[in-house]
Amino acid sequence: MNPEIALRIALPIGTTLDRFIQQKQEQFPFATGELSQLLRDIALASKIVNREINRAGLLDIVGSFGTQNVQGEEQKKLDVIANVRFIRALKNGREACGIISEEEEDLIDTGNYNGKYVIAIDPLDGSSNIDVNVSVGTIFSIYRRRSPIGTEVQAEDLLQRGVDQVAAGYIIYGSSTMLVYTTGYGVNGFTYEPSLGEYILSHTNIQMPEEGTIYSCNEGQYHEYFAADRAYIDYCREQKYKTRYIGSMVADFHRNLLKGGIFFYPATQSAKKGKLRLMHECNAMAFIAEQAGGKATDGKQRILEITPTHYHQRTPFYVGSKKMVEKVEQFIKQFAQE
Ligand code: P6P
Repeated sequence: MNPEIALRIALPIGTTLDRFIQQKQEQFPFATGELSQLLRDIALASKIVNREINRAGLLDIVGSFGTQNVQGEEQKKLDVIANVRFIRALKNGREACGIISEEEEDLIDTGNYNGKYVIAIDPLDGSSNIDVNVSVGTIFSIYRRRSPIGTEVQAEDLLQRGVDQVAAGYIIYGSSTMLVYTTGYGVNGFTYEPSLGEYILSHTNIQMPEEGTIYSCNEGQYHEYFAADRAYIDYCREQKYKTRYIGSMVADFHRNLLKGGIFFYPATQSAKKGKLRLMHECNAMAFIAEQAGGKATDGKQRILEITPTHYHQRTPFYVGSKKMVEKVEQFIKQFAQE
């Protein structure tokens, strides 16, 4: 037999996401499988969205849907499609009693009153990049419901601090598609193998480098930034750091998670609360960053300790290598005292 073929037959395909979830669940004697099923439901929806993203140019599903979301932002066709796919998968999966989506103004009651969990999701982050074939992503947070099982979901089930997440993750639809998630016991990454329709474990126990030389922000807003943020950017330039800004937070975050770096979207003169959403984007990325040894702040406090007051609230956001985030916090503190 041809040695190369023999080698291919011999090589194991590796640990699938399903098997990994099952193995991890067995470590929790009281786990009854609902969280595992929820993660599987999200993974299934991401496979469908991945297929549609990869064929977008052929299916006339690029471009605008002609509507705006609750933030008044133009919705792309794929924003709407991804939103439908994830909500449908979560409703049919029956583990989630409620969902808040960046694309929906109000809380979605799935009717699964016996569901133990609720989800906050950004179905397609960075979708303005789709039409130009740049990486985009899905971001999700999972919380345990607070209201009694068997009853209708309540707002209090969703308005929880990031420290109360039981799991969080993202899917990056990039040069390859990856699912990265944590349940509070480290961060693991799975690369999608389309020929098998499986996510395969490819990045075990990811650790974000404590230091980095990449900074990621929209420098076009430099003159809109407050003094501390401008001073930090000046510092990065003096240190001859590399500037990398993709315009899809998931992609910028993923690069920094693996290589080290900082991503920040601060408050500006015209948007004093920042742009990014606490519940749909920042809490999940903050949980993952901390689990990988990184840090996430709004400039004054830990992102995960912010008490949300409404579903779509925005926050200034600094996330990445621990020492880089601490450095920008020093600038913010220094300028606050002046
Ligand atoms: P700007 C995408 O719309 C997003 O929410 C993040 O993924 C991204 O980092 C940011 O906004 C880009 O915003 O204002 O630089 O285009």
